Amino acid sequence: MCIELMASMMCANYGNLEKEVHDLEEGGIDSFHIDIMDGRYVPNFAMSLNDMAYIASATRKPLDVHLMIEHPNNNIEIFLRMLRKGDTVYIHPEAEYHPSTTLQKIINADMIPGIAINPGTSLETVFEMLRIVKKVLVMSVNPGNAGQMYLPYVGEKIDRLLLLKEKMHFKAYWDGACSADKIRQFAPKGMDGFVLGTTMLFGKSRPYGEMIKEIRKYGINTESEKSQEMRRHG
Ligand code: S6P
Ligand code: MG
Repeated sequence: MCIELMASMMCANYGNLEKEVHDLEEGGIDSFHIDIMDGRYVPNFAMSLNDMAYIASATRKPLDVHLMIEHPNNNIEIFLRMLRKGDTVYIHPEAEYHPSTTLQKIINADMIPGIAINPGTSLETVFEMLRIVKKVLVMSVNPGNAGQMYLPYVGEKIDRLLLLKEKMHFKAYWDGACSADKIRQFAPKGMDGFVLGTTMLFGKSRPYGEMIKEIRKYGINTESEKSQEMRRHG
């Protein structure tokens, strides 16, 4: 089991975005998490189309685009035009009248379709979409801001979601207040990846490569996994 690590780019230093992207890539990050907020679906504005397009041009690593916008179907083509094949686009099903139509547009553009599940959203309400998507982003904080506290009531839902993964063929990713103990607790249960923000990665005075190497080890349990990981990332 090797966990995927995504950098939450709304937490990056915009004083030198080029260096941030370069250092994260050199440091071994797996993908760049792009939080797009419209000030309506969530009470905040986050990254812009220009930020997203710049990061897409500055790295060959995949982008992981988390749309926190109302009715993404109205504007999804703008995003799909700027992204590359193999990038992931998550929508929030509650923000859309017909989320499966929007997901189909993402699939037709050869991108990876995902849904994001809010802390207060039950699995039952998104169950049929689990058959369509390849990725599920589980929010462990309310969407809208970095630097929030983990909401403990999501733990039980995440356990139930992870039990559905194999049968319904999706991967599961953690978004919000990701810490070492959460990786240690949920990676062995099958969580495939984690979005890293202010809790573990940004605003620290250590090189990204050093932190990323250390964080990966939290997701490793057995000796054979440890040696596999050493071969891949040193
Ligand atoms: C929240 C957003 C997230 C955060 C990330 C921040 O609406 O979707 O991607 O940016 O979770 O991480 P942290 O460690 O500051 O909570
Ligand atoms: Mg996010």
